[in-house]
Amino acid sequence: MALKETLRQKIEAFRPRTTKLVKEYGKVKIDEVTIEQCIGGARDIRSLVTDISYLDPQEGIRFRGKTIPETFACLPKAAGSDYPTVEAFWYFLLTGDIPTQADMEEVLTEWKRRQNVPSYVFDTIRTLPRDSHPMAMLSIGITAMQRDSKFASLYNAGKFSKLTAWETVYEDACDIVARIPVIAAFIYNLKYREDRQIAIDPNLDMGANFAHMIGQGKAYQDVARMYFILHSDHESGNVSAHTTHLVHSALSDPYYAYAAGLNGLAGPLHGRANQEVLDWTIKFQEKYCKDQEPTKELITKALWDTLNSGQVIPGYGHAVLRKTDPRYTSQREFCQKHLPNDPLFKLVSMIFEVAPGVLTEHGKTKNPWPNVDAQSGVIQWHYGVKEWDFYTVLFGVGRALGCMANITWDRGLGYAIERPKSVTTAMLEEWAVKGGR
Ligand code: HAX
Repeated sequence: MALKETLRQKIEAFRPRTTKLVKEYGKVKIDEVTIEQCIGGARDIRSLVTDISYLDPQEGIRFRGKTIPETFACLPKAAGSDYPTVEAFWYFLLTGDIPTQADMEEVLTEWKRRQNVPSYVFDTIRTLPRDSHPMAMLSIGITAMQRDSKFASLYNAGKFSKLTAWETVYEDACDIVARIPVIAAFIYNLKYREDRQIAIDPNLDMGANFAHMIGQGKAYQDVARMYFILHSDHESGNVSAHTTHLVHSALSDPYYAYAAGLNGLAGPLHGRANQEVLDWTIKFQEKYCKDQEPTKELITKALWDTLNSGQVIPGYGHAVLRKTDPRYTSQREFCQKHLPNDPLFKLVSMIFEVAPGVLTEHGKTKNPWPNVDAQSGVIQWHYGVKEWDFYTVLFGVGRALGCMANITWDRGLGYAIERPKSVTTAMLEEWAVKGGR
């Protein structure tokens, strides 16, 4: 396949850069660590490398050097759509090159070949209680598929080689990204549509096929494409990407690694925030807006009630970003174009006008602006995907693209098992008194 060959050339051409940095400049300092960072979640410590995306605190994410609007503009589009196919984006994430139409179609054909999920995966998910969280179902589905790992087979056969192991990571990665939307659609239909499953349409690209498989019409196809691309990657330090990288660094195969990443994504401070946002917004509507239109005063009161009860405002704040998340802006522009009069969109827009001021006055968060999760649920709700505990699964389908591209490169460049050093509290106390180590 041309993509794999292109990737081989890129990885082989890239390797000397990494080798040279370690051999000739390995002792050059690029950061120092404070006690605050050590206790406070390693915030901002420069200790991970990725060339797939970079997050600037002011500007937001760039995929392979391109902003979100630039990314959407440069990639081949789905037929009759303003949005690129997820397949084109995958090629771009992996290689950094803008695919031609033919490159994109090759990925499309390749994913079709790979997308049949073994029946034992569905059987495994079916044995779970129906009220299990869909993220637990997705994670278990991915773990179940581990049986098929080509990387694990290679390792078990004693054929692991540092130079070529990335090839089987790539194979597993492609299988995972091709199959995960099919598993997600299966879970959706199992949980919310009385198990009325819809077969894959072999003529549709990934986004359009996902829309089809959850019983959605044409309008939702772009929602799926946009959603999966926007949620794909946010450099390496976030919980889902970092966990995937960490677990794979032990040479656990991509199935184990991504199931672990999904388990991290399921946390309310990370991917589950999109579910929390909808929950918060609908409860607000039910409590305050039965007989009246929402007002800024009512929203201000509800935000303060949440903060005063010790909870966070979901969808606001970020560990790295210090401005409105461009992924929020991109989805907001979609709403302005396609659902400007949706009452929930109007309400979320009003929250956007009020929440940064409230959070600033509250005075704790370093970033009072909305993140990706503040806007995403509204779009799903508008198109009838109202089961908000499913929203993190949608995030997980998109995030697979970034995580799988990253670990393919991790293996290609032979990154080491991750193993930071721990210290004790007594050591920190001693160094605190001395003013340093
Ligand atoms: N509401 C209330 N308080 C908030 C807040 C919010 N939205 N965001 C941050 N804070 C608080 C923190 O809880 C922290 O309080 P303590 O000192 O009492 O612990 C303080 O402000 C400083 O936090 P920070 O340095 O600004 O932010 P962190 O890097 O610690 O945390 C989070 C970043 C995203 C986890 C945080 O902003 C948050 O909890 N936001 C709400 C949940 C959310 O939207 N998560 C999704 C983030 C994007 C993402 O990963 N999506 O998957």
